[in-house]
Amino acid sequence: MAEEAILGFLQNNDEIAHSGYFAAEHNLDHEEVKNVIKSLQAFRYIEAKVLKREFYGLTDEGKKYAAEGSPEFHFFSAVPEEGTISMDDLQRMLDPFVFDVGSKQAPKKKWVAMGQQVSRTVQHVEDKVKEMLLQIQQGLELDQESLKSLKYRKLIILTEKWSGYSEVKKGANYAPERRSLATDLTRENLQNWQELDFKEYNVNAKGQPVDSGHLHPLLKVRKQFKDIFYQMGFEEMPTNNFVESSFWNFDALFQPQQHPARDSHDTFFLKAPSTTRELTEDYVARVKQVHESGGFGSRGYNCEWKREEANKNLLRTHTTAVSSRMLYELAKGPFTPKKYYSIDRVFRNEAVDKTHLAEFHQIEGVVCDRGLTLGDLIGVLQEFFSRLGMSELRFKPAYNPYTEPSMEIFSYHAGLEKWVEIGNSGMFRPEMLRPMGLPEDVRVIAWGLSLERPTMILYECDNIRELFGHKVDLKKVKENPLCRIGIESS
Ligand code: FB9
Repeated sequence: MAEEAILGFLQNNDEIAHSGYFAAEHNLDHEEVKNVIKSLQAFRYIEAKVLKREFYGLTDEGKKYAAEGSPEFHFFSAVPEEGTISMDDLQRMLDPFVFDVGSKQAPKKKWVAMGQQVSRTVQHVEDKVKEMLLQIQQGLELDQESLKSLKYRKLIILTEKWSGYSEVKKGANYAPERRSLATDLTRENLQNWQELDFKEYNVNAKGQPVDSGHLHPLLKVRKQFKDIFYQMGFEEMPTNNFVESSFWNFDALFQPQQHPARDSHDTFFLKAPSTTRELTEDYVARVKQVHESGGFGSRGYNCEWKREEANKNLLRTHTTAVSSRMLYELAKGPFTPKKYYSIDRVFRNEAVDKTHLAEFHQIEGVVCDRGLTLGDLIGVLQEFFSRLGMSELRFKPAYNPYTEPSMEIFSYHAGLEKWVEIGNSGMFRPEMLRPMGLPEDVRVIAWGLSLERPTMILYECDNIRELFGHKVDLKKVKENPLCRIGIESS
């Protein structure tokens, strides 16, 4: 119907100026006309330009201004041409609503000079607002700027979005009626393929989307961190135990038993099994010793160290608990330099907010070798973070119970245009390393950060629940592009 009408009309006319009027003139449904135009366009029977129109209506306030004029115009009119008038007089003269809006809009339009006394700064003004509102009422089109200001003052509201086509003309393949195009080379049309018109191959057509598995953004970013660690010669630490004893999570790290992080406000302690059964007695004795009275140049915490405290099972608060186990294993044999990393879940009984859940993935790097210095730590941090595209680092002295010196790490994030805290680091204390049995000249540098923070920044999500937990929108996971760290996310 619409197709014959359009192709037929163009046989004797250069163009269809407006698909809406054409549909009306030919009693055709405009939606059908639009679909036919879209399809004829695809086969280049015709060409056409998309036409979009927005129709607005006046709000009650808008209707008031259109009928009576804008408040700023009334405010201006109330100010004498010469001389001044006091605000109080104006307030008395004008309707409260007119005074309230007029006293804001008139000076904004630089029509009047405000103060205790008000005077005109121009002799004559146009009530453009009123005029524009009247034009809207007449269905006339306004420029985007004007529409924006009227919408901003809530004087108009969008009533209808209209789209159609204009300048509909003959296309390269125009014909008064559509020729059915052969779409396949079948045995039948092999007989007379010379007479047939074959539909062009649309080599740009998107193939059937292949539904496949999708890596969660966190795992995509985790892979990139793992690649960087492997490139730097690190080996992964086994982190397959969320449940840990207070001994490895705190005591082995020389974290005092009175430390606030060790109470249930910060840490999830287990009800069952509530205590660990497997600690190496001789090592525990050395840890007790260093906590109570120091050694290795330290004076310790000079307070009683309780075994039962160390026995308490908990959900590990950091993967540094795994580092302590690995360093203890390393101390058993003849010392060999090592580079370890871990990326896995840690649990903290903290106040949850947009960027914090009770669990997150900690990324940790540990380098053990003789004579390592703070310079080596800064060096390895620069190497590590430069591979993440963060080359400009700043270090701020910090405190951790298990490292001295300790540093918070900051990087300037161009996208966020600010310095971002990207992690923490330090040199493990001798009170941690020596009781393990590591030689005196062995130094261990380490650093840590989270996996969620970089992933949230790269995937521009400001609420961690978009990334983690039951509120994750799987569609987004499926559509998420692979954001390469170090390269601005596309
Ligand atoms: O991840 C963090 N920030 C970060 C990291 C990367 C990043 O990349 C962007 C693409 C550009 C952006 C931001 N932080 C560590 C810093 C902050 O977010 C901080 O507020 C939150 N921290 C977590 C702990 O919150 C209680 C992040 C988490 C963290 C902090 C410290 C360690 C690990 C994780 C550590 C350690 C450590 C120190 C010494 C020795 C061994 C381990």
